Amino acid sequence: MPKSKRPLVVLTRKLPDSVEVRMRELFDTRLNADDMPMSRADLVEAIKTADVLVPTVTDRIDAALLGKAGEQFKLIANFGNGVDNIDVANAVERGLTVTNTPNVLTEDTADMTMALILAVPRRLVEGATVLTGDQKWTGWSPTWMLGHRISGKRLGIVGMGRIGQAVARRARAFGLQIHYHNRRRVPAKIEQELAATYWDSLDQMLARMDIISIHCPHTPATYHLLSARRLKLLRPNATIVNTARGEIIDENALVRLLIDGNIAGAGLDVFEHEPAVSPKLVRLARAGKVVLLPHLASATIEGRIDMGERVIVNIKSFLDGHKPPDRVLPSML
Ligand code: 8YV
Repeated sequence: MPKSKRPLVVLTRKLPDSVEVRMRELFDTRLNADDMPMSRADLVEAIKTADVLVPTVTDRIDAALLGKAGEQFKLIANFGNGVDNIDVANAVERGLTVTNTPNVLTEDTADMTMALILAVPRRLVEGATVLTGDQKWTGWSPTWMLGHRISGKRLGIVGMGRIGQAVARRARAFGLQIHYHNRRRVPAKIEQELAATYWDSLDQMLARMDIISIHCPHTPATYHLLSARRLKLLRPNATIVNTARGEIIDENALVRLLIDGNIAGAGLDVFEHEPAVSPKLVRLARAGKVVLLPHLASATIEGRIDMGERVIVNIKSFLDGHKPPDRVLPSML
């Protein structure tokens, strides 16, 4: 096929080199070499001309934008598992196909979740900062910088999908007791493997856990699932970890509880108004109450290459006239 006749694929951000090289071999690929997030005007221009758009969590693909798509535009191959950046229902109504990159970031995300589950009660960042900050370390003391034990504590997982289960497997090895709330109870075999206790009532689970970890997708139904009312149910010794999406927690309410000492701490990789991070959260982090990460849970080079390869498989199978393996339908959300 002459080069100009090949389908045009627009990448909204810079992807790992090997992924970009392969994409250029297969498609007429427009790269974003300087990796600056695309403006609204750039996105409009992209979907007016491209056959395929490869957006990420930083691109808002809403109904108004989709209304500007050209006739040739057919596929949104999201580079990411979560699709809350895309109005999937609207896209599907318009006859577009949407795909994502499930599975390949499960283990990395679960690792980082575990790191936060450990970092908050064991005061990992606070301790490390003692050696790199202005303060001078005066030596070991039996009562200084004491955290809290992980082993034997109750972990409440909100959303027991792939990532929730991968967290549960790790947490068991650290001696945590596994509890979970999910839209649907998971098969008995999985519950047995994970020694996991199912809570039909999220409220009741929240009120009894030492650590809460969020692993559900962000959808209209889970927006502020951890509302001000629900957050108040947490025990004062509880910590909360979020590597899913900021919007699932009412961040203002969480900040108030942390400032008032009504919960013990938080480990947050995602924020309600990303990339903005509440200055109050930053102050709490400086005071050692919370650990904040800039959306790093899946950030490994191996993971990003795997994600890129999933994107390529989805585009290629779609363009070859097959159903792409990672199609996202509104009914799945
Ligand atoms: C990705 C994520 O880095 O895949 C997801 O849902 O949250 C992240 O780990 C990001 O979404 C890429 O678009």
